[in-house]
Amino acid sequence: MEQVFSGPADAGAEWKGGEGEKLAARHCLWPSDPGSTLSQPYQVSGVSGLGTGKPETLVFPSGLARLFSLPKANRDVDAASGIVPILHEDPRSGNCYKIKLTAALLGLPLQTRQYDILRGETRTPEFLGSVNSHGRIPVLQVGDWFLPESNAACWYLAAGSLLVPEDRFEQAETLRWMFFEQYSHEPNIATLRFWLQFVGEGNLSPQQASQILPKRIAGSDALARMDEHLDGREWFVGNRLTLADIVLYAYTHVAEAGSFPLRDYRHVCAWLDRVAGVPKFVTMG
Ligand SMILES: N[C@@H](CCC(=O)N[C@@H](CS)C(=O)NCC(=O)O)C(=O)O
Repeated sequence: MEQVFSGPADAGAEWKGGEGEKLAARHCLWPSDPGSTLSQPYQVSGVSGLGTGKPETLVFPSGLARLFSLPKANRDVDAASGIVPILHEDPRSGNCYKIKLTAALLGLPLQTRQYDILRGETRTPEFLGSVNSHGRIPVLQVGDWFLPESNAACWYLAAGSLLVPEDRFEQAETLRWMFFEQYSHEPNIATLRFWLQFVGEGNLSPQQASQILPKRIAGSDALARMDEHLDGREWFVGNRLTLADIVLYAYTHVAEAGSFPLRDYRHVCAWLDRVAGVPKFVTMG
């Protein structure tokens, strides 16, 4: 990296190149407390060869913008590294499907290792010791690095692609729907699907059985929120498919297996067809 600028700037400022573009592949180092409102020296560095322009400040209301382009980590998947990520998965899991769909849409190579969660294959000492001490799939393995949590894995694969909007607000909105998926959608819709389709209602513990009604109410509410948002919109964020659509598609399209009647949500149904119609789409399994 070549240092291209060093000088004072107010806390909360972000730098961009004089040609009107952000300093892609460059970052500002904040030498002391980022919460400070005092004027502080910045270092702006960039890869040599890129046009630097004259830095100018962009002030953000939060005053916390400072690091917007991370240097490439040496564990990154790229053609030069030759690393093909491995997805530790159970093909019946929507959380695993999200990652396979992301890779397929981006044309990224992906190997898989399969486990049967109903037989406890993610709870063995080997799995706990070498893949995920939390005992869960999916886990994305990149070389010697292991990344649990489906939405984190999707983000890892899609960062820098069109599936993650470049616009700052749209990027945050993408995260908003990804968090919604994990907090309001998946724990209700995916869990009921798992209990009813794979475990069987008669095999549930009394505690699980008592959760059916609250999960049905919360899952229906999540679908209603999605339907309301999609009224007049084609995609969850902006005007094209993003990771928000991919992660929400995974368990929504199989919600009927959890006894959620999708026909009650007509905007969701139209959106499901739209997602299934994008180039390079792959089905679950
Ligand atoms: N928040 C996690 C949820 C992971 C999760 O609950 N995985 C389930 C399958 S979808 C699992 O591994 N269950 C097996 C077990 O808990 O033993 C994610 O999005 O990846």
